[in-house]
Amino acid sequence: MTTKTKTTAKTAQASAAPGSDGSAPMAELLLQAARHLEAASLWRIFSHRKLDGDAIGSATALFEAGVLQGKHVIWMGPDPVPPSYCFLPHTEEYVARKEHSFDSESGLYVFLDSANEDRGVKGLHGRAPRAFILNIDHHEDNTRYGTLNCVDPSASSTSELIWRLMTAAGWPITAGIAECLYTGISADTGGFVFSNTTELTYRAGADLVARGASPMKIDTAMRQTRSLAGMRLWGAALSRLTCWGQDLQFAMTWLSREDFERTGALSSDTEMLVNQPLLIRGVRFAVLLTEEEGGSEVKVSFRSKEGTVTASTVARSLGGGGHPRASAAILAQPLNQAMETIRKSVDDAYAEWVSAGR
Ligand SMILES: [Mn+2]
Repeated sequence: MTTKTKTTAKTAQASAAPGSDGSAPMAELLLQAARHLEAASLWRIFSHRKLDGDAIGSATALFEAGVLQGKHVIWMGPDPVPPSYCFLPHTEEYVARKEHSFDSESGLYVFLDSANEDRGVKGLHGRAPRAFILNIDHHEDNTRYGTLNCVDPSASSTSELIWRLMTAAGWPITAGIAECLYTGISADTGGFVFSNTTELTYRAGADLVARGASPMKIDTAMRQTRSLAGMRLWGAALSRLTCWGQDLQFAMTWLSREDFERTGALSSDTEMLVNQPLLIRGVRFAVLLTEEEGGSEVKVSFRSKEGTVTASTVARSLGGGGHPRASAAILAQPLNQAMETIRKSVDDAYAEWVSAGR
């Protein structure tokens, strides 16, 4: 598409706020992104490791939009799509591969929901100077690695940004796309209730329901359908929850490789598990440690509520990152040692938070 439509923030979607990197307003950036997509015949979409609902929802929606526009679309990432999301269209076209190299001098590469390139497929660092990287994300700590960066931390989810992009560009939102985007938004907002949920999130949700997304069908598929193995895995983790600190506001639990082997659960069965300790009265900060395959690394997930140190503060102190209230880090330590490290990091960060006057 060659039209040089100058669409201002006012004529596009509700977001008139300047781009978080101080560039053009987000609505204009999203429109630019749409123009680049329209101009390319091949879309390569990348998702981050340990795909979550938002990564899958945004990618499948974009996949369908590409097919509708007659594009050749490929979608890949390092890990498989978890079974709870296989009800979405186009998940069968996803290709799981650990490595991928730039196969074109000047092609279009779309990264969704990925704060940095390392979150995605390896091998994309030697990119040709003319390769065009479109980076669409809502992580505050996004490194702006793209040629065009549509990074808006005020957005609930990457799926919400894709909805804004499609709406601003006037692309048709089919029932299939609506289902994908609703799923992504619902996944990142805990069903439209987390603190990242805004009025615009609900407007997106309402629009997507009007276009055919079924909240009940989606919630049943993604949140209310668990495997017996996955349930037993949750049981193991919940049975060993420990709380500590001022008013027992910190909660921690863990899963070893042995837990996965014994129960037969998948690594994707841990999704949303870390939110459960926050149901305990008084708990404001939750930690889940998961021993990675091979046993040399531990993935640590953090969640926080108001009134305590934020999850991202602790994650960053350990070399990780994420959103203020939902973040993660990887520790190259055995499980037992990692638990001690985490406890100390949480205590230190909390002490600092208290002494800083909160
Ligand atoms: Mn997300």
